[in-house]
Amino acid sequence: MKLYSFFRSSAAYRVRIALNLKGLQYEYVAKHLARNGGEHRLADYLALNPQGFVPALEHEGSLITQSVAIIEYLEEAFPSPSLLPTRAIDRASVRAMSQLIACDIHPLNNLRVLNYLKAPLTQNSEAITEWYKHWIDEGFTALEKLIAKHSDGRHCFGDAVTMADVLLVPQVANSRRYQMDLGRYPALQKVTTHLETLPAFFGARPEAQPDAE
Ligand SMILES: N[C@@H](CCC(=O)N[C@@H](CS)C(=O)NCC(=O)O)C(=O)O
Repeated sequence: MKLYSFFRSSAAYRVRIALNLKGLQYEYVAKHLARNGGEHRLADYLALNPQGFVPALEHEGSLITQSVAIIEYLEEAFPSPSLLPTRAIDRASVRAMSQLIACDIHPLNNLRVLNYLKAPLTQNSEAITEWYKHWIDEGFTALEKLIAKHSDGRHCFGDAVTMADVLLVPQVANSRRYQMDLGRYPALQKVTTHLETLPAFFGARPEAQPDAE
């Protein structure tokens, strides 16, 4: 198994956590998102992954892109330990929390969107920071209520690690880069504090990756 990753990419961070939780070994292939105009935009990588994003996972001769699709694939191919609860209704809640992060927060704040705000849209760094914080705050405010409703105080949903936890921790890491005050989301903060102590999450953190700067 080969993971195309960048240490600071929160989408790749999700997949690293899932691989660790499943106890899967993988080869780490770094794609620096800034160096040489972005190694993810070079022809060799675009030939593999036309969207040119990290992460991408190579397994048994196939390449899977999109972090949530990769995590769902790992869940199906390596069902134990499961990252989804047993009941269909609970699985739907976990997927809803995951998509709140993956679809409604993260895409608004990734590198190419921030770069586009800067040029050609000529927004200054204050406006871009405000944009970034706004979309995280809106998402976290809703997620806080869902976690408070479903959490045991250590996980987003119920009493075991799920896909929602796998997506939460990297998004929190992103928000810290912009010095956001997590005290505004106490249930979310409490869950994160616990999850970050777990070896699968700790080992996946950006600073622990081979390409960390
Ligand atoms: N929806 C994609 C998003 C992937 C994504 O945005 N990756 C970022 C790093 S976190 C990236 O490759 N950005 C390159 C760019 O924006 O140019 C996923 O979940 O895998």
